[in-house]
Amino acid sequence: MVPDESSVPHMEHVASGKVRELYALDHERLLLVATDRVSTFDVVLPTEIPDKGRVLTGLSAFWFARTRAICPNHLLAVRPDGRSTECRRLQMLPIECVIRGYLSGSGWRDYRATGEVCGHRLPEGLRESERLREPIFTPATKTASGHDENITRAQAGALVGPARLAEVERLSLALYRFAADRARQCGIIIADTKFEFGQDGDGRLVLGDEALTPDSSRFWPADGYRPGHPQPSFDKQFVRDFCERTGWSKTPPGPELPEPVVAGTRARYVEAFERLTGIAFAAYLADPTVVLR
Ligand code: Q0Z
Repeated sequence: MVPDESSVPHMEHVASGKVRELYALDHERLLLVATDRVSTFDVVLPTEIPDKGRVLTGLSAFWFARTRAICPNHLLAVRPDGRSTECRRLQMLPIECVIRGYLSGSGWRDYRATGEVCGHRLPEGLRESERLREPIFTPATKTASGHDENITRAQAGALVGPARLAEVERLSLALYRFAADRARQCGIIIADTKFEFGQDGDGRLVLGDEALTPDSSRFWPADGYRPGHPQPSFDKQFVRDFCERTGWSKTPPGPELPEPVVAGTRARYVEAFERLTGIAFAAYLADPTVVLR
């Protein structure tokens, strides 16, 4: 039986990300939906990874539940589908709060070029993927092209105000340290991660978006970690290796993924979920609220 179109509940679409969708539930609440889409080299592939959206939603909800004492967050509820969450609608700050515990990606590129990352002067002679003595706060802005651009603390201060900046820096470092310590005990290095904060109606700072997922962070397997080289991605390495083997130009459209690559990648996402949460993924599928307890 197909419902009449007029009887299908209407939801206002607010935004599309590469792999997520955002809808308005009402004036105060949003529905954030993590799809099974996967992107690599900045391109969304035509093949989905089954349950990827559920793994990311479950992980994010797990971290939100466990970091409440560090910082309030926007999570209101995880839906029974395991891939959508109801969130408090916030006024988002116009900066991305990146924390780097290791030197990789744009941090490594900036360090090689200037010896600095976002105004942090680092010791000479660091190698690619090397652990930093202390994690650093390296804010970024979203550019029109959709790519993030690293900015200095002074530039970030001009965007959100120096007091707000000091507050999000302190909270981001505390959140990263909490999660990276736990992840390391589970054999996963969180090399870096990005937080997005907003403020609620009373002007209070609230952690929003997704938190400490492999899509908002670099997850590396701790076994075999070897500075001096790029590290394999905990979750997407099979996808990247396959894309490299095909000789794809890394411009759209991306290649279809063969079944063994899909299955291997799904298994890595599920493995990250189970290692970090200590919860069987099957238990999450049966009742997604298990990550909140
Ligand atoms: C997040 C995004 C997308 C997912 C806006 N709690 C919030 N309040 C207000 N705005 C946001 C949030 Cl999370 C918000 N984004 C990024 C886009 C799917 C997340 F299409 N944009």
